[in-house]
Amino acid sequence: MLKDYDEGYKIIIAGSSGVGKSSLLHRFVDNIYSDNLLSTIGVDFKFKTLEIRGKKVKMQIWDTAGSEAFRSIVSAYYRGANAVVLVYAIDDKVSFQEMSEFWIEEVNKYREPDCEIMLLANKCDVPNDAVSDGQVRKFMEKHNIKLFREVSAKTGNQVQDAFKALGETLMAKAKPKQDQGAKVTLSPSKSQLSQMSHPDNPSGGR
Ligand SMILES: Nc1nc2c(ncn2[C@@H]2O[C@H](COP(=O)(O)OP(=O)(O)O)[C@@H](O)[C@H]2O)c(=O)[nH]1
Ligand SMILES: [Mg+2]
Repeated sequence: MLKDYDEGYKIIIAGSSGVGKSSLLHRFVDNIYSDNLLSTIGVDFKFKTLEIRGKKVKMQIWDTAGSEAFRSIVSAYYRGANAVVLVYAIDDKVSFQEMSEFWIEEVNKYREPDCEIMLLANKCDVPNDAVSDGQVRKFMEKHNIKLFREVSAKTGNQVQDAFKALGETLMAKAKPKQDQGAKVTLSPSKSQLSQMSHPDNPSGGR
């Protein structure tokens, strides 16, 4: 069967229970929101295809349960993921604390070396802002996280934009790999290399 997309990415959503991970997934994929979503048991995933720079980008997004009971299963799902979306709720200090102390450690332990991380502050429709900009900035700098959005699954604010930005980042990342591939085929052969100058032998063996 022909592939119905140009790029495919596996994305994991992680964060404490109740921050709105499932709501974000539903908002992004189906553009719906409900105040009473059934809480996620174990792991669930959905597909969404976005058009980015003329390419069909298919995202397979895994929604994990944040509750303690499922934490040990979740670790296996980081394998092979291109990106992890870390979520906390802006009105919930504890969710930020757990994200910056527990979830990031878990992600760093299990993720692939080139796995991208995006940080989302959900529930930005709620006026109560319990986490300061400084705290967020410090956390991002510490873990070299470049992608951050304040979003609301409830209103839909910035949700599409956030995932599109992530898709763009992942696409941009894939590029240098192709360039590297090209370099390999163009690189000098072993015998050519042996003829090149070396610090110990500046004349290049001639
Ligand atoms: N005000 C507000 N509530 C939200 C938002 N997203 C989720 N919620 C509510 O937060 C609760 C937990 O959401 P859920 O998606 O189940 O969180 P999960 O446990 O991280 O999957 C539910 O009552 C949601 O209706 C949001 O953007 N704004
Ligand atoms: Mg859930």
